[in-house]
Amino acid sequence: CTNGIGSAQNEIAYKNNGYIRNSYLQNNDNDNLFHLNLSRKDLNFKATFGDVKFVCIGGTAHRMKNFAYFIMKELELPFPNGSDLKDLTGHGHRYSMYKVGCVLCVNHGMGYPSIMILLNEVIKLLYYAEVEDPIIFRIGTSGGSYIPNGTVVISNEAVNDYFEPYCLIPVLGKTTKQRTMLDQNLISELQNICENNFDFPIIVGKTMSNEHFYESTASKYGLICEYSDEDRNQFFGLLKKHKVVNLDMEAVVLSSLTHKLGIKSAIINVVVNSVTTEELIVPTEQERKEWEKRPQKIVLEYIKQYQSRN
Ligand code: R2B
Repeated sequence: CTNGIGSAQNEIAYKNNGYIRNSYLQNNDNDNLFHLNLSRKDLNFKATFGDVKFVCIGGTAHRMKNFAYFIMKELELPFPNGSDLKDLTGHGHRYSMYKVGCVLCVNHGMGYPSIMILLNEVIKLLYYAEVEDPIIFRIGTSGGSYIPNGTVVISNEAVNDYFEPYCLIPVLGKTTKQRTMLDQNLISELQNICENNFDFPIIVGKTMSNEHFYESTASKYGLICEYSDEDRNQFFGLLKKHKVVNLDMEAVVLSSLTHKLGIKSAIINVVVNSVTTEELIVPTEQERKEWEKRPQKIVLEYIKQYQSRN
């Protein structure tokens, strides 16, 4: 964002802190993270969040709260005072956020706008807390393209609805294209961890992010379906041709934003419904619960290994 004040000032802000591109944020002691319901006026961000190293994000508040408990138990962190983990967004009700040790767990909702707002505010939070070199993991669910349900995909590339490695963002009435890019070293580290620790299927591959859950994925179950089976098959052919293995609604946003800001991030999704099978296969609740834990187990193992090295 240049905010009409010229790129030189923004360049200064960028040099002072590797992951902020807005000089207005410097010395902004009153900033209010509206959707997280956190204000710098009321909270000392450095004291509260200064020790964060990992930010783990996923779609639902319920899943991220369970993940926070899981991390707390597995890392043998003390149970918080009182009987429950505290949602740090209080009465915000847009997102829910939990902090367990150096891990911040937040839900991002569904789709581009929701994760974009969340990332803007969480990354500003990290900046105000003076966190250096954070790592952001998306641990989510996705559709599958010619791979079985339950498979975990570590994304090595994120493409948009047009098979391009860009996030299209409207800025001042024009479409801007932000390149998506993921940290290949982090992907290799995750792959190594997976090889030695888990017996469920895990692959590394290309993720497509869709803006529309139904029509963008050739679904037969949306409110509107104006394409033929032949059109659908053509689209599935394109998925195959472009080597897309899974489809979500957020990877493009996370990978482009973190690439632009120089923050490490990884996307680990489990496939819960195949997009390319003729009939929709709905998993049982038990299957879904077990599958949703898979990306969480990988991230837990990464955090454990990171902590044993540091
Ligand atoms: C996966 O699941 C959600 C849609 O059902 C969306 O957030 C995604 O990426």
